[in-house]
Amino acid sequence: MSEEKKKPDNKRTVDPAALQVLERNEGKIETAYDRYVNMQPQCNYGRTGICCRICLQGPCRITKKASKGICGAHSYTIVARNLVRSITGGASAHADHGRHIIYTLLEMLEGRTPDYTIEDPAKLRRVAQRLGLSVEGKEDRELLQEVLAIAVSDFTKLSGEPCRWLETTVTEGRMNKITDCNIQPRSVHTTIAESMGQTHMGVDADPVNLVFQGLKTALADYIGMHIATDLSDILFGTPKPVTSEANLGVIDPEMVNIAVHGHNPLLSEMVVRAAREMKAEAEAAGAKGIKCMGICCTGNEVLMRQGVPLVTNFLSQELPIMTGALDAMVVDVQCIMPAIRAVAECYHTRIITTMPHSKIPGSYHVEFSEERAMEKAREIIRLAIDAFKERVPGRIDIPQVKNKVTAGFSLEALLDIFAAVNPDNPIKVLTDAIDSGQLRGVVLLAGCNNLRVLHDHSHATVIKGLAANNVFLVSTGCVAGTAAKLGLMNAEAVEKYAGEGLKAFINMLNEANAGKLTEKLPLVFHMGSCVDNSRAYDLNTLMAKEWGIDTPKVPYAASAPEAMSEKAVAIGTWCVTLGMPTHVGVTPEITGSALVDGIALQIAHDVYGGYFIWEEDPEKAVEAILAALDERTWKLRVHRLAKERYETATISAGW
Ligand code: BF8
Ligand code: SF4
Repeated sequence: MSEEKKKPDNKRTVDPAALQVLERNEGKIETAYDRYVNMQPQCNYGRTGICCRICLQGPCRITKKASKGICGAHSYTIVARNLVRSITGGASAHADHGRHIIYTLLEMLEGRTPDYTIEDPAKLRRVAQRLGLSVEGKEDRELLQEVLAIAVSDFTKLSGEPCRWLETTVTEGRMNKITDCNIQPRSVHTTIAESMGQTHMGVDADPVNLVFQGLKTALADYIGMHIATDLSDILFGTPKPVTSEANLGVIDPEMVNIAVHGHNPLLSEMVVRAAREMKAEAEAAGAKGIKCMGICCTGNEVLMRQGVPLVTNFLSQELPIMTGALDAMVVDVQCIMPAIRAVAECYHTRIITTMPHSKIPGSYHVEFSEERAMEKAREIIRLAIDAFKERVPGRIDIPQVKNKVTAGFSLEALLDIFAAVNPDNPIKVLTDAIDSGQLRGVVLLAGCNNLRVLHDHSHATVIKGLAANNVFLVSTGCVAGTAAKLGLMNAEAVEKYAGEGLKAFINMLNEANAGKLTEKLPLVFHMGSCVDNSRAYDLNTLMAKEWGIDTPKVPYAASAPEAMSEKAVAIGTWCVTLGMPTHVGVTPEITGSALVDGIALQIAHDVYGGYFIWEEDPEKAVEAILAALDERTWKLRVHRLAKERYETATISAGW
C-alpha cells in the first residue's frame, strides 16, 4: 500500500472553503472529518441492517453460525423492522416541525403570539381551496381556523378516511393505489405510534407487512412535511426569486456574525428580524452591524424568504466556528452535531440552544417562546454581541470563498416564470420541453451530506452530469447547500455546465421574464428545505395532471447522492411510493436481507411504479438516472401513440 493510501483521509471534501479550514487546522481541533477516520472500520452487521437491539436479549447479529435472533427472528424480519423504525424516526422529526407550526398558528388565533401574523393571505386561500373549503366571504382568521382544524385532524385522527393533505395533493391514480394497497395513514401521529408498536419485540415478523407499514409511515411523513411547508408560507410568505451568497466567505470580520442552524423558521425568522432592528447595539460594541447566515435547512428557509446568505451545509457545520469570527450559532432541532459545542470551546463562539427537547450540555440555553418570540430573539442577539467583544483578532481566518446564489423557487414562483411564456397553462412550458426532447426530464436533488462519500463531491458530480444531459434540476436540503456553495446555483453555471437543450430552455425563460427578474435564472432551482420536498412533489403531480397520467409515468426522478438522516430515508420511501425512481448514493442498511432489498429495488416498481437505485459512484448514478428518465419518456410516447391510434379515452395506466 502506498504512503498516500495509508494516510488517514481527514480532509474528505471538495468544498474549497472547507478544505482551507481543514488544512490550516491540521487536525488540531477534532472535527467530523477526523472522527470518521477514527470510527473505521465500521460494523458490517449494522451496515447491512442485520443487528437487532429491539429487546434486552440483544444485540442479536445474524451470522453463518446464528441464522436467527434469540427469539427466532429471521434476517428479513430484523432488516424490515430496523427499516420501519428508521422511516418512523424521520416521520417523527418532520411531524415535530409541522406540529410546532400548527401550535404556533393556533396560539396566534387566540391572540397569544403577537409577533406572528398571516404574512401571505393569498397562500392561505390557495391552500384552503385545495383542501376543498369554500373561501367566499370569509375573513383570513376564520379561514385559517378551518385550515388548522384539518391540519390537526390529519395529525391526530383515529378514523380511516383519507388525510386531506394527502388526497388533495396527489393524483387520483396515486390515491387509488394507496387505498388499494391499504397504506393510507389514519393520521401522522397515529401512524408513527402504530409503527413503533408493530416493530416491538414479538409483534410483526412478516417482512412484506412490515415494509408496507414503512410505506404508510413514509406517507405520514409526506403529510407532515406538506403541512409544514404550506403553513410556513402562510406565516412567513411564499418564496420568490432572491439573490444572495453562499460559503464561508460570507462571514464578515467587521460584523457580529450569527449563524442560524437547524430546521424550523419559527425561530430563525425572528432572529433575522431582530438582527435588522438591533444594528445600533452592535455598533456600540464596535461592530459595523449584525450579519445573519444559515446552516442546514433553517438556513434554506431564511435564504428562500429573506435572502440570508448560506454559510455552509450539514457536514461542514463545525467549520464556521473555526474561522474565529462566528460570534453565535443559534440552533433549534435536527442535524445539529453535538460536536459544535466542543469546537466552540476553543473559540469565543457561543452555542445557543433554544428548544426544550434539543439541548447540548455546556451551551447557552435561551428557551424559545412562541408568546415572546421577538424578546427571545433579542436576548439571543445580545449574547452574540457580547461574544463579539471577546473575539481574539489573531485567530480570525476566513477563507475568501463565496459564490452568488439565486434561490427562492417555490412552485408558485416557478409557475410565475413559466407563465411569462404560457400565461394560460404555465406547466405546459415544462411538459412541452420534455415532449419536444429539449429536456430529458426533471430531477429533484434532495438530501444530506455523508462522510461515507467525499463531502459535496457526489452532489456536484450528479448535478453537473445531469445538467450536461439537459435535465431540469430542482433541489432542496443540503444538496441545495452544495450547489449554492460551489457556484452551481447561479446564471454563470448555466453557461458553464448546461447542455444545449437546458441552456436554450433557461434562456427562453430569461428572455420571457426580462424586466421582471432582477437576476438571470440559475442552473439548479432551489425549492427550499427538506420539508419543501413537498413543493417538488407538487411539481410532479402538476406535470402528471397536465399529461393526463399518473406520476409513475412522469419522467421525473429523485436523487439523494449523499443521504444521511432518517428523514432522508422517510422522504426517499415516499418518493418511491408516490411513483418516482429514486437514486440513493449511500446504500442504506437493508442489504442484509435479499428479500427486503429486492422489494426496494424491484417489487416496489411492480406495485407502485417508483423504485430505488443504489449507486455510490456518482458518475454511474448519472447514467442510471438518465436511463430511468429515458425509459419513461419513451414509454409515454408509445402509450400516447397507442391512445391516438386506438382512440382510447385515457393513456394506458400501466408502467
Ligand atoms: O432536513 S438535508 S443533513 S439539514 S436531513 Fe439534515 Fe439532511 Fe441536511 Fe435538513 Ni434534510
Ligand atoms: Fe434478538 Fe429477537 Fe430481541 Fe431482536 S427482538 S434483540 S432478534 S431476541
